Amino acid sequence: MTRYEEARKIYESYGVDTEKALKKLKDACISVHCWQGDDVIGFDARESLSGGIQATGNYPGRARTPEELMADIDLAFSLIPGKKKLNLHASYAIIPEGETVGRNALLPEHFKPWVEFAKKRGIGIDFNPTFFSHPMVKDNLTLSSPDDSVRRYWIDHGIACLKIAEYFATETGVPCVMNIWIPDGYKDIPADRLSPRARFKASLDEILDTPYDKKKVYVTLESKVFGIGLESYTVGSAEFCLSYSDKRGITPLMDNGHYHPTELVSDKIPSLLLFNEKIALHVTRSVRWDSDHVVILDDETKEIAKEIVRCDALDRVFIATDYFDASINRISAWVTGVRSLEKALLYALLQPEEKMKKLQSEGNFTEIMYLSEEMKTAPIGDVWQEYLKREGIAPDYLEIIKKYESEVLLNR
Ligand code: RNT
Ligand code: ZN
Repeated sequence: MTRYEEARKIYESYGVDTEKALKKLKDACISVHCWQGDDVIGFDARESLSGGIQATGNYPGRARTPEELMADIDLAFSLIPGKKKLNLHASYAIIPEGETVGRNALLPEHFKPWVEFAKKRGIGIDFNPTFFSHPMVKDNLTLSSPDDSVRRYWIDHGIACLKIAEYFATETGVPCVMNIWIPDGYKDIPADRLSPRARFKASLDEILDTPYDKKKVYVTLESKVFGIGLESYTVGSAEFCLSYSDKRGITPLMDNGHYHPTELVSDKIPSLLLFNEKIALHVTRSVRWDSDHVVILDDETKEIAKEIVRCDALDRVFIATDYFDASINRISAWVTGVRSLEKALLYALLQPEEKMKKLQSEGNFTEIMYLSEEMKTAPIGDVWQEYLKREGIAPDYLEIIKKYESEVLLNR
């Protein structure tokens, strides 16, 4: 008997079908963020990262051009099993040499190489307007700015991005999730909390009043609690974003680095699923603050995965990664993070879910604890290896990445 066959028997004894789990895992799609490859710099403005987020570290080999980033993405994707989408930011526009194009004037043609890239690989593209790292961000404000010209610029950016998102969907044949996140906020206690939010609301309305095909583009809105240098007030707070998404019929997005440390996104998932056809996630790892460390197979990642699976919502949750580590090999960071999230999904799919739900309805928490602790040492590793084998993916990615590092990255 192979290790997988033995594992399959062990899971069977708990009433878990590993074949069913593997099938579901294969169909689960993860939208992989492009910005792990270049520390969130992008190609249009090439400004240093602003907006209260930070990529720390100076590991060699950062992708500096679209070609380098595409090559790195290719390597990362070849080492990640399962269905993937590419998640792009507007700042990754590819603008011809000698031209400058404002973010308010971006066009689908500035993303043509990305579409070609995606089409060749048979994947869809998700998209994000980039409301940071740009000279038109004034005093850390964009869509909520009291300056009409600043607000106008960023509204036009949002509208331009809707068209680009639609173009991605049309070209790839896969709907595009377009996520809006603004960094707007204040370092110190504001004198007026209402007006910036009222302006943000009006700006969003103007962007979303632009007709777009709702079957092709899912607009999501991401909330946040604070940013670096923006500690006292965030315009797009949780309450603002949830209420706005609900009123406007768009999709709420939760980033698990964007809440107070004892608040858990896993617990919020079922609540939002009761009131939304679709929800969206940015899966990250915050260490003491919204540090965007690489996702690992930790308790909260498993708990997030469990909630998606238990709510039978793999097709209702847009799952995306969002982290940026510049202190280690960036490709390894990509692969480790996305694989960890997939392992968490597999872990969730291998739980004796029906049995545990029944135990809960009977008030039998003794057995729930017993079972969930037993499952922690069940042979998930053997099922994971079987998955990699079936997907034709190398189990040990480190050697491949090390070789690429010495041959390619260190020559940059
Ligand atoms: C910032 C948000 C946002 C960004 C990306 C680059 O706190 O999480 O999603 O990380 O858009
Ligand atoms: Zn995020």
